[in-house]
Amino acid sequence: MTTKRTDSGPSDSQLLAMYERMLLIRRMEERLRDDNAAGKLPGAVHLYIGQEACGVGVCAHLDETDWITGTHRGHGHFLAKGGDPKAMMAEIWAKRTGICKGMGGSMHVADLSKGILGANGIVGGGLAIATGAAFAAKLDGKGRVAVCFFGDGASNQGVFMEAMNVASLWRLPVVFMCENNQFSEFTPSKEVTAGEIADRARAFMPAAVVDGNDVIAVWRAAAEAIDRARSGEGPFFIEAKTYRIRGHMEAEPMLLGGGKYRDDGEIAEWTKKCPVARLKAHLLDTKAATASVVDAIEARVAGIVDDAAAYAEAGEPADPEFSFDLMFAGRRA
Ligand SMILES: Cc1ncc(C[n+]2csc(CCOP(=O)(O)OP(=O)(O)O)c2C)c(N)n1
Repeated sequence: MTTKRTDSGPSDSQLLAMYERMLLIRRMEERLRDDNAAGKLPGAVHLYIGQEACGVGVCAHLDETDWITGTHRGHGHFLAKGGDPKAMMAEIWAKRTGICKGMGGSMHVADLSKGILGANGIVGGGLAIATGAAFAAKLDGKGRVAVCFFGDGASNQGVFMEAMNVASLWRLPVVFMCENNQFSEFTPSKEVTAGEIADRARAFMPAAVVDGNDVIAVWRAAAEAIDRARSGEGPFFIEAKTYRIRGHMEAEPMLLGGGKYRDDGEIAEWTKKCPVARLKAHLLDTKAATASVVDAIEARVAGIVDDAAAYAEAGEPADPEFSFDLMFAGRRA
């Protein structure tokens, strides 16, 4: 789904491809939400619902040979970069058929063959990994770029400054993509984050602040950022203002025991700004797509999700003993 930079914005076919990818992320996560509620999933899941435009608007500019790092909320990044829905679903179900043989789970979906360096349970962990990947990309001189997705909470980690300093000093081809969804776990960002996050980055590199629920705005900012990085001009920073619609994790109501840290009205307001519905309305309003084209995408995505869920459910459970083989080379040789 790689796109090339154009001043005129994404073409109709690029918009349709992005719509399909965003819808896939949404429907996959709705299935995970339901499977989690039914007690079918073995571990925690942090859903990306409401943030789909961020991952898709950026990854639309990347090839398989480019690198990304995701977060603990990483299903959307994995799928946006072209990760296999079946293998991702099986991983979250902790099956041998999973992309990491069921050893990683939701917070560690990765596929090096697609340039997906992984989701990450360490908040801010991807910052140094993506910067290192960008250093490698600079050394091999093939025009690859690395994109680091991270949250507003991660911008308060020390590694945030370290990564931006090195990236700027060495003019590394890395794009820092901050998805400011306004919360770190159960704490509103404004209670723990001083000033504007993009202003921190401006000490090191150019930065843009965009509406993270508008995939076209994200796509445009990412076009400039990635073009710049690819052509050797160094790093770029994007802060996408968005909102996490679901809880921090699906077990949130149980953890909070009825406690609340945000208003239902606020969630309802942001639900109205749904990035997927917004792109669908744009496609229909501008006649970039007819209702039947949009319906066909919906049906195709539903089929992919059903297949992924069936594949995950049918797989053999992962063998915990196998983790020792992965840790100690030759243990079973
Ligand atoms: C180094 C580290 N510190 C703390 C945690 C616990 N933790 C998990 S998610 C999270 C909040 C992260 O917020 P943000 O980076 O904004 O991402 P979001 O959950 O909003 O997507 C925290 C503190 C962790 N996983 N890793």
